[in-house]
Amino acid sequence: MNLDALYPPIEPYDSGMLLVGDGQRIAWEVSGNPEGTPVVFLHGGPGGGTSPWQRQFFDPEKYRIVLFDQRGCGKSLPSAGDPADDLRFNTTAHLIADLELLRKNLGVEKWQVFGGSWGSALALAYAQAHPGAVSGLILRGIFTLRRIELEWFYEGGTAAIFPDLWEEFIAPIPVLERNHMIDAYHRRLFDPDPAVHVPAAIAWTKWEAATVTLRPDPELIEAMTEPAMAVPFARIENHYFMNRGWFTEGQLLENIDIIRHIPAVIVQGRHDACTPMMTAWDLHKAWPEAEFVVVDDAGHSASDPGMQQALRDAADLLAF
Ligand code: STX
Repeated sequence: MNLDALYPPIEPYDSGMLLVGDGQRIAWEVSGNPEGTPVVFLHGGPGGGTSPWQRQFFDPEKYRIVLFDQRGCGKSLPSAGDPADDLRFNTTAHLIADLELLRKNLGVEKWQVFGGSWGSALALAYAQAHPGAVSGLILRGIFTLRRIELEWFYEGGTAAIFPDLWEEFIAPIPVLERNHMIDAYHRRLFDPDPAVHVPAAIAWTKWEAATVTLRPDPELIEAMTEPAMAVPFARIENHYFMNRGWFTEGQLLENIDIIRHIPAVIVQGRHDACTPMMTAWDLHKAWPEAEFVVVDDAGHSASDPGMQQALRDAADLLAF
């Protein structure tokens, strides 16, 4: 991955595991300037976890940069890859509560929220629940989990662009179950037998890893389809999508009035095949006060050419 457009790599100056209840421990870290503007990075998936390079969107002189792994993924424990875990303590409401606990434990009064893809949905949900805790929003690859968005990715839209990869995605599912892929995968991902859930998790995750970048990224596909990554990722994602994020249809777009006053930048890749621009456009129409940036040489991924620079510029714009 070429990260030329981003700030140089940095190391965290503090990190730990936050006990949030329900037996869950959340891995967190802070880098940049301890006196800087606080910003929290919300990763995608859900279930994607954070990576060190995600610190590099932010000017380390200006920002106090918080990364954390949402429940069950990355370095947070227990891992949702454990077949004994039914994920009953892993919902959007739990993640919002974890964000509040983390904010208070770090002594932060207000922070900026930077989220892409699922991270954009969580950022909107968190800001709408706790508008007083949010000083700014940077949202990329807008995803609000409406029926049309989930159907686009799992029931035909993306398949029209990647028919070769779609064939691989549907291969593990018998023909009679292919009318609802999220359900069909749910049965297999939550089967306790690794001979069933591991190949299902790999196929589920490969579909996403292979379709999110503007150009194929073999390194991303390889890293994401390692069973230690793919099993928690696929199980968490599928669990959230089975439940539509516990949102009512259109909830995140309907509640824009609650956050309309917050400075915000919406950044969308023109060629995003995972969360196509229709949703970013709907958000722009609902929230014209937010800066709207369309990146022509980008798909879904934050690492795409053009996207790195656009996100860095957005963070520079909101830094003070
Ligand atoms: N999932 C959208 C999402 O949040 C349907 C997402 N897309 N790709 C990612 O996350 C990774 C970069 C974690 C693979």
